[in-house]
Amino acid sequence: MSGASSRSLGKGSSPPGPVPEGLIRVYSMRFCPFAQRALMVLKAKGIRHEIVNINLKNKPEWFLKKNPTGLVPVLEDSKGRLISESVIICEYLDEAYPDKKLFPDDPYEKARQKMTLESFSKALTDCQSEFRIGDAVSMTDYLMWPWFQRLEALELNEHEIVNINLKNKPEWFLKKNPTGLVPVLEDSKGRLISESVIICEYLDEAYPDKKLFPDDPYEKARQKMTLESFSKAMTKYKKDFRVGDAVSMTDYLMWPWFQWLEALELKECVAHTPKLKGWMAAMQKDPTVSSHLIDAKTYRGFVNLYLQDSPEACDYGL
Ligand SMILES: N[C@@H](CCC(=O)N[C@@H](CS)C(=O)NCC(=O)O)C(=O)O
Repeated sequence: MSGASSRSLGKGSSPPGPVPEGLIRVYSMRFCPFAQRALMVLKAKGIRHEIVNINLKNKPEWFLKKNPTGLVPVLEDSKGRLISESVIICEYLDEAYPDKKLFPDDPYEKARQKMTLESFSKALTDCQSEFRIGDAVSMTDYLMWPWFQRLEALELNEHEIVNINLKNKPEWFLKKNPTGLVPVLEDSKGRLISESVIICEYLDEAYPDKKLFPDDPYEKARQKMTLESFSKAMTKYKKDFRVGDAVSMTDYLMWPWFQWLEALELKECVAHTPKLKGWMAAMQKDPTVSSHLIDAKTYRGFVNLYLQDSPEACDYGL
């Protein structure tokens, strides 16, 4: 019943017994990024724990008594005390098990990390409310997921791709874009456009057959506001990378979403953001992070079933 790779418990299952003394239990789901936060913090701090996976597409009745919102992760201790919400769980663990602190001791430094986290979370929430799963995929979806693979997402038929070695840029490329950044669009008239958001908006207007931005100007503005807050959060976070330094709480709290890029083999999305790329490489070397990596095939299999509301989704690959 317990263990990171145990099958999930669903409707009709018996509730697990009390948590043994000296142990802490996490109600989780193998592919949940929020639960992964808690699991990484438990592992990084060396806290003894057990894992009970919950079938989120067929939730056990008893789980809703532990957390009426029905969300994982939930933490339970041997006194039957329950804590939900991943950030609250992680902060609690850092305070209750102070041996290896992940948040800095300095109150200002801690507040600063939490501000970064707050803007990251806000961007995530904005993205989620914008997602078009089950609906037509919109421009904002393509612009944000994956962030930098935007052009391919547009599936333009008549285009060719010239890959640039960003570590050894050709001189002629710097004439096309003096900032040296990709992507750059060039048409048969030799006209050049840089900046991915500008490129995508241009393509949507210049090839209006299959519009990706909505026609309604307000709806379009709203999608662009979401995009703006997402971009801001990403830029702000760049200043906070822990490369070369100890991995901190904020790194763990953000990592699960970046791991998706890994899992979906979209690593090249960060090819032109050296700091982000460096951070991802440093994170992967961290023993806690490397023990939580999900392989791409399994992850994709899960996503497919989850989007079909399949009760088998949470146990994919077991
Ligand atoms: N704000 C919550 C979000 C947790 C969350 O959204 N968990 C998802 C799985 S990744 C869940 O339990 N979904 C079940 C449902 O929506 O019914 C946290 O940080 O813990």
